[in-house]
Amino acid sequence: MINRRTFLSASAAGIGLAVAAPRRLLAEDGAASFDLIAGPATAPLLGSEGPASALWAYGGISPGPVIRGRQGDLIKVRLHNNLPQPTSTHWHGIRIDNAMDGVSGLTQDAVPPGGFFDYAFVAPDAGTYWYHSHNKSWEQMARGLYGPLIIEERNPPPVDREMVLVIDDWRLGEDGQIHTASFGQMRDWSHGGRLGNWLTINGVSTPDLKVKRGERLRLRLINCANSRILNLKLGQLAPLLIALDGQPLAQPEEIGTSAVLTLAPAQRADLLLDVTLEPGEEAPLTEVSRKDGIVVGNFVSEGISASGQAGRELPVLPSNRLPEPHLSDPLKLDLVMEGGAMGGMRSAVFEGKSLSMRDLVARGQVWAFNGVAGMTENPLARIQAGRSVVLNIVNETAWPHAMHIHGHHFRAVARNGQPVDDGAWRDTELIGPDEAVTVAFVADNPGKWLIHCHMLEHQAAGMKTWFQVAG
Ligand SMILES: [Cu+2]
Repeated sequence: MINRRTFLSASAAGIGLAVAAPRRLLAEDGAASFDLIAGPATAPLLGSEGPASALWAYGGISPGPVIRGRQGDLIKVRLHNNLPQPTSTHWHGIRIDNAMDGVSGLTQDAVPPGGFFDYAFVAPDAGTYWYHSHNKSWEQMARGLYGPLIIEERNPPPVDREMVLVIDDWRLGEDGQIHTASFGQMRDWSHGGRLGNWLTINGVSTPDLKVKRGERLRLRLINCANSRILNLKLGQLAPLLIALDGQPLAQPEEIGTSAVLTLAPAQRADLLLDVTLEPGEEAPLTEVSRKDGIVVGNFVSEGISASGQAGRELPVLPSNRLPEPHLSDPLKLDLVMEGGAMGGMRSAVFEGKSLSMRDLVARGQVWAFNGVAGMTENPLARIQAGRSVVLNIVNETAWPHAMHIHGHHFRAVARNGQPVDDGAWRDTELIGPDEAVTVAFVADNPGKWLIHCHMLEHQAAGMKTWFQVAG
């Protein structure tokens, strides 16, 4: 639970800083290359008057620098590991060469402390993506190892500005430090995951988001929390939803004043906001999972933009032209999620042996896919490249799960047995308790690809498997 008392006492201490955009690294055509250093850092999560929090971060800041390129660019990143643990970096949602996917133990060895790894990939799709640790991610991401990856369209839609809003919920102790004693706590792992008590946008609690009347903004929202599902209300701002998980919607959707935008862990949303706030007016961005709600940030109007784009004709985001799955004769796969608290799972196979729940708990494994906890030597499926896949994901647990498929975007084609027309392309799908979602995609990218719950404690406690696409 967000700790209201801590939240309020810190607000009363006078924070409410203007949010700083993350530092920016700009790719240029050709061979732009970046050095990305993962290492210890400090950040004023509690504001300038509180004690600085010790984090692990990319480039000394969390969120890490925006890595920005244009669609079709080659992006090269040398990851340097200055952490006390091995690490690797995953480029979430980007359909890249498997060898660059950054999954330690599957696509590469983790980079040891003092080591480095060269990532190089072409970004085929424009959109809002992100990068994060993919080794012991339940700890490394909770300590701050993530950042935005923004791929611009070749002809970006005209807006006055964009804001990248990276949202995280930290679990801090009374001393303002990352609560390390609760890492690995089985109660979190078997329930809803590690939920924090300190909500930030770009590392700042309840920041002022400065805007001007008449501006048209593109907001890029990224949920970097370990396990928290964000239910966001934008109220009178009433922006347009134009993309999910990096992929443009076929039709922009209005987010009405009472509508809730749900972002599960790892999900992103692009919004188009025409600012109508008069100078001096404010409008909150609120998290409404709890009855009283929590203000995440405040849009504050500080003037009028004479040349702003607000109210002009709406731009259309060009489609990334993902391959459309053929549903007439697909490879059909089932993935049944089991386990967790109140799930009734009695046993599961772990490392080749059938274990009782008690023995599974002793090994930190409390969730399973198709009766198997954790990674297996053999994949869920071996698939010929180019084959259409229909994956029926059934949630037989008492908890929601944010299912992420690496290397591919997919569309929901059915929900609880009811056909879905024209489902949005996603890389991460939120599936509620007792829900079943059938997704379809073309397995067109050779290599070994992970499927896992992006509630990172669920992933670590068994909810992961993989499939192989043969080239
Ligand atoms: Cu989960």
